[in-house]
Amino acid sequence: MAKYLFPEGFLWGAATASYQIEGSPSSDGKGESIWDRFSHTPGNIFDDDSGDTACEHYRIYREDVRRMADLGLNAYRFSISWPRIFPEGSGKPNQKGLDFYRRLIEELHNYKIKPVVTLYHWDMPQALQDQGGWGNRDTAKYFGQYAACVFESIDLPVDRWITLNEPWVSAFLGYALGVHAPGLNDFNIALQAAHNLLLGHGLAIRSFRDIKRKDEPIGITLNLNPIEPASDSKPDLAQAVRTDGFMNRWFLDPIFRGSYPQDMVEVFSRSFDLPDIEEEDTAVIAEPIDYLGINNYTRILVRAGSSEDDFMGNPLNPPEAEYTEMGWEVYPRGIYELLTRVHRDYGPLPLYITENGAAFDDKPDKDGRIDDSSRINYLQDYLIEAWKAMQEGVLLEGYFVWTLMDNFEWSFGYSKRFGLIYVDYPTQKRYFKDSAYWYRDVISRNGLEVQGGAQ
Ligand code: IFM
Repeated sequence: MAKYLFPEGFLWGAATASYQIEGSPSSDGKGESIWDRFSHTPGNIFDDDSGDTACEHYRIYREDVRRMADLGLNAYRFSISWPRIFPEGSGKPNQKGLDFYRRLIEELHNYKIKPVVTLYHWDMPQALQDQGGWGNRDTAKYFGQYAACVFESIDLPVDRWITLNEPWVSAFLGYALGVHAPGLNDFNIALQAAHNLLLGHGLAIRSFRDIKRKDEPIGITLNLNPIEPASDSKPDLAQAVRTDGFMNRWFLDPIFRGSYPQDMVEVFSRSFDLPDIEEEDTAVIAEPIDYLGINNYTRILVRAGSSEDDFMGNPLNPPEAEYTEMGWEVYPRGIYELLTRVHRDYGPLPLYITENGAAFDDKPDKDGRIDDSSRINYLQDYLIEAWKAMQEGVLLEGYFVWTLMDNFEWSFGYSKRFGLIYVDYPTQKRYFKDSAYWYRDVISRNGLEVQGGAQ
């Protein structure tokens, strides 16, 4: 029996996001978000679904918190819906929106579950999008004001704060590829959006430091992937460096080094407008943070693209590999590579895996049991690799499964199930999958016990 024990105080959590679970899109004065608008536009979402109902968490959050307690979670990562707090994006905050999150945090405290709060998980007030959204520099300022309002108004202990979730996704899937809200297809605007997102992050950190919350750590969550060349050929190796520059370093470098990576500045400048950057911006973006949150699901294996300015390359799916329902390769070693790389190149600093998980085609059997052994294997193998990274000095302090319960998976609607808990959408009943029981055991042992091998 191999044992992989984690340190005392390790955070064992699950993560969610407001638009994906809450429903109640206009309750208590909530304003329209870009995801309300995007998903109500026919053709954007699988089956033309939307987050209007989702998991009805806004209404039945107490039941969900009780389930978290049944799972034994000691931490829960959720996001605040910006348009619940500022229905029009700025101006006077909506007290009822703030009250909801206060009640949720109180409920978590009742069960000794540590709240980990993300300020932005993609649901921007539509009113700000009407002025250009993240393409408009003012949005960064409004985000800073929203953050300050939350820091001041939610006067309850919060264990970790996260400014943004996956700004790469917000900028490039939202403004360049058009598959996420707001659905634009303009790489120039996407580059500006990426910069303004980072600026908003830095402004939020500044207001956090100015306000009070001195002993509550704050960081940002990036979606990072290990990028590997398909071969040792020079073009493939160079491609992997560029793809890494686009997907990882374009965010890591300004946050930790105070500048955009020069090789990518050159690549982008040959085909696009570089973002407008004002004098103080790089210092704001590089405001020191207390930890980094990492979302990782897979790796990216690339073959060289058509030119030396191709920053995507041609991603490959090795035929012998296993894939999840999202078509993402299961590649546990990737999380070891990623954690040790971030530690080496940008650390040492505390790290959290703020998302990791897998979508599979889960179905209850005739007795209602949901056998999701593929998910258990996935989570177990990723956790073992994370543990190995810790043996090499990586300061990993917590792990959050994506996700607590099946929910609205953006443009895929309800067709992908990532949850530990199965949601029967027509009845809104929840059922623990086998992975939920498995995770409960992991948490209660503070680690894994795996047949075979020895540790
Ligand atoms: O559902 C998303 C989440 O909102 C952000 N990270 C990736 C998850 C799975 O696609």
